[in-house]
Amino acid sequence: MVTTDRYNPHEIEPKWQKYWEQIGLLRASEDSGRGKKAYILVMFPYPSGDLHMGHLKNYTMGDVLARWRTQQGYSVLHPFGWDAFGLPAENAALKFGISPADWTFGNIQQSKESLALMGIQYDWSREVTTCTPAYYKWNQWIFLKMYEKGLAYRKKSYVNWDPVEQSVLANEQVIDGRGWRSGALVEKRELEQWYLKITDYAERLLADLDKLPRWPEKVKAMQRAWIGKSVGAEFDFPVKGHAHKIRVFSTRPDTIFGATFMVLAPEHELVARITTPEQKEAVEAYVAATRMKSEVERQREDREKTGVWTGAYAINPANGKEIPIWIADYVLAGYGTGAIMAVPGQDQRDWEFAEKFGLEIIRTVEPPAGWQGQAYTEDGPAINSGFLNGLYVEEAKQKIIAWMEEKGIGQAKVNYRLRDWLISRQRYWGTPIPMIHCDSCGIVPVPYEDLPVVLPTLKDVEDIRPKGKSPLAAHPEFYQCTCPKCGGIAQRDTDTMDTFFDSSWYFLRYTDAHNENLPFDPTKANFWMPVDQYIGGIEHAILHLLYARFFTKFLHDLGLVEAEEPFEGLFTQGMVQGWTDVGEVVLEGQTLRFKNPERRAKLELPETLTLEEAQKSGAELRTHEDGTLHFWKPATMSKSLGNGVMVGPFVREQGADIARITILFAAPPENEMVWTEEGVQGAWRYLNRVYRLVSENLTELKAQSETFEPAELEGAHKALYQKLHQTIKKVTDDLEALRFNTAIAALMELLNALSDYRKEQGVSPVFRHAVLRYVQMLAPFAPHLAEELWHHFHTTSVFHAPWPTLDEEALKADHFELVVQVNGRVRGRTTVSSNASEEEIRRLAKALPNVQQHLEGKEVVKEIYVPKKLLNIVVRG
Ligand code: ANZ
Ligand code: ZN
Repeated sequence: MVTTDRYNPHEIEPKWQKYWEQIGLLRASEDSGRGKKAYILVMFPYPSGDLHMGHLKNYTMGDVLARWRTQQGYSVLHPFGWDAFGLPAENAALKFGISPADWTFGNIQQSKESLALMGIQYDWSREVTTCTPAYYKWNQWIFLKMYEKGLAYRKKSYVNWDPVEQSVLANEQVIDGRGWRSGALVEKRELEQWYLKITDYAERLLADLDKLPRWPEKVKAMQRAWIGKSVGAEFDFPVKGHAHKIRVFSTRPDTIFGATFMVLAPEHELVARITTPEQKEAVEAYVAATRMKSEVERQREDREKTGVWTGAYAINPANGKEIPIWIADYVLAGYGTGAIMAVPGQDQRDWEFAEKFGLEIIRTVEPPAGWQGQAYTEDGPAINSGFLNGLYVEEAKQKIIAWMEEKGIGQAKVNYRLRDWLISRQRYWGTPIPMIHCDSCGIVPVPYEDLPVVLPTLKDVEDIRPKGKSPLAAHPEFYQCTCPKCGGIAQRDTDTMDTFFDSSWYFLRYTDAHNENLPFDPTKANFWMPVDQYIGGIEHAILHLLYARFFTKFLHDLGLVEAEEPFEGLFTQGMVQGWTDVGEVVLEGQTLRFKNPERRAKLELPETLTLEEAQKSGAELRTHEDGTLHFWKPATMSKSLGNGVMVGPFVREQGADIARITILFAAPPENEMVWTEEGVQGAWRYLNRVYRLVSENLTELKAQSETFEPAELEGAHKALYQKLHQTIKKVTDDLEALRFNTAIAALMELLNALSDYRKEQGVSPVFRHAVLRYVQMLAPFAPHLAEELWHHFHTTSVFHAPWPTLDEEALKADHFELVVQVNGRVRGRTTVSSNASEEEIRRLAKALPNVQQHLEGKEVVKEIYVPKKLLNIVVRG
């Protein structure tokens, strides 16, 4: 016997991988003439070298969908590429003394091998690597277009400075006051930098979220909050004894009669001008202290309020009252106008400030009787508010805004929390910003025909070490140039672009990856766009997805693509966890103490744990060979924890299809999953059973005809046919909704039905029919095995055979009415499918409320089941 009696992935898998490559299985083409298209996209990664199963989860999901859509006859685009610029390459270069380019391309090679081993099929002819001039030339082109449209501009301001990365960060890259990658406390520095005017798109970015029903609500909510639209008014308070006016933004202009003081951001330009000599010293000290604080820290609600009086007064335009002007760090320079009217009666921050500094509090909205709280922020009738008295908030707002407009004091105003996107980075490994600084002409864009501005290869690793300014600034051979306008000596901009620029449009480049005249051909982009299913991590909910939406809208406005939203469907997958050794523990009574504090802290465990707490948390204590006790728990697979199951070794030992089933079956894909040996064993057993179902019946199956009349099937034959079509429906619906785990569960059930049928009925036409449909449904999940089994019967790929069609008739399973008795008396009736097992029928019967009542507190002695008619439950007590 050759290999037919044993499932051996190692013989099967390489063979079919080569075959798919030969037939160009996922080579995308616009004119395959089938009308329907599916663009399946996984977020492209940093090329990080060897991949572990955590990396592979979303690629596997994408592969399942791409293969399935191929079976359904779609033109499929399933591309891959590399987010290849950025700090990881630079850091590795510094650490290992190897150039970022070599490191990057070495990793790409390694990663590709892992992907190939897993049988993941991409159209590699469209591979995109962002660090190549062929790609970043178009970054520069897009940047120049934005400059032309006034969307790329330079501004001097205080920026987030990451002292570890030695570079600035965008606001989105500062999380809780720390650099998103380095974790270092972010400082403020005044620098002149390039910004992209994403704020011009704020309203569209917000409004169009409503057009994305296939995005997780959670992600949309995060984007809405980030854009942070506020509707209110902007209006002026004159400064007493000065010509200056202080403009404020308020969402509650109706509360103006309760404005008892004003607060300026310490950075506000009027501070120096209105501060009185007596207050000068205190004000300056406070301004200097504020500079050290991050915005996040300044906005923390639980912080004790601080501030200093400027010595100046403003006039409240509503009632002519003189009110003191303070500075405080809870007012931010970059939001609204950087100044507020403080209304302690209605705003809690202002309340706390007023209490601390003994400032007046006037309520302008009447709180309900018995109100015990401080600031009252809810709706109610206006009080102490002159001509607004008695009006509720919305009406009062409209009236006061009309009044302000009439008096020329101010007007209605919408504000967004979103800021412009700072894109200059003082690092080497990125796209050079295509701008030239000329002493006579100022800033001059690089002419389109001179693109790309090529990033020079720096030979000496020391050359790329961050020094607080761009490494390129030390290379005259890069920056010295002639001014395209006047021909004089000029300098290139030496900063590089934030790498989020690269990932903001790569999905468009895939539609036409080799275009040398444009970023992509609109006709091709319009064929594929929008992406039908995007799969990636939730960590990109704000940054990447917002920027990609912004770029798509911009490129749409340029007339390059019809779609205004890049991703029609978005799926954020859960992490893959591996069992992780947290290190040795000692047991002191009932308390566990960790001996490796670093690892403990990294896994966010407390210093000590009781045994009970450890058990509850799902951890395990394992005795190691040397007799020591170790604490194990599941944790997200990562290089640094060393808990990743590596793709190469695993696949070489066990097989790709086993890995794929393990990943897909363990949990709903949006949840975290723990990679376990039991999961692997289960996947192996399952695939082995499928293999045997075909191989053990192969001769008979081949000899069997597949002709039968579904309507004429009876009994077990009919039941199998029905089960098959129920499964086709379930698997199809589940794939549509990315419920891979339940789809596989349904296939496992059908496998049981097939085995049972085979034992009782042997091989028949309906059996052959069901087995072949089974192989087709297995194909997206375990493609190698499915292709192998399919080829026993066919000479072309299983992926080119049309997905099984559903016989709706078969779903109309017969039903019967079940009568349920308790001790011979009828206590309920229910409709049951003829396919239901006896066990299921008993469960359904006992779940009927009235039956339940009669069973309560009693002991079931006997159950008598009359098939398709009646269940009598005999009880005692
Ligand atoms: C008076 C007032 C009364 C306010 C009241 C609120 C409630 P959102 O919704 O976040 O846009 N504000 C304005 N500019 C600010 C800045 N630069 N830094 C800190 N706070 C600022 O909030 C807008 C409200 O936040 C504005 O409306 C202003 O306080 C404050 F019962 O004005 B309000
Ligand atoms: Zn010039």
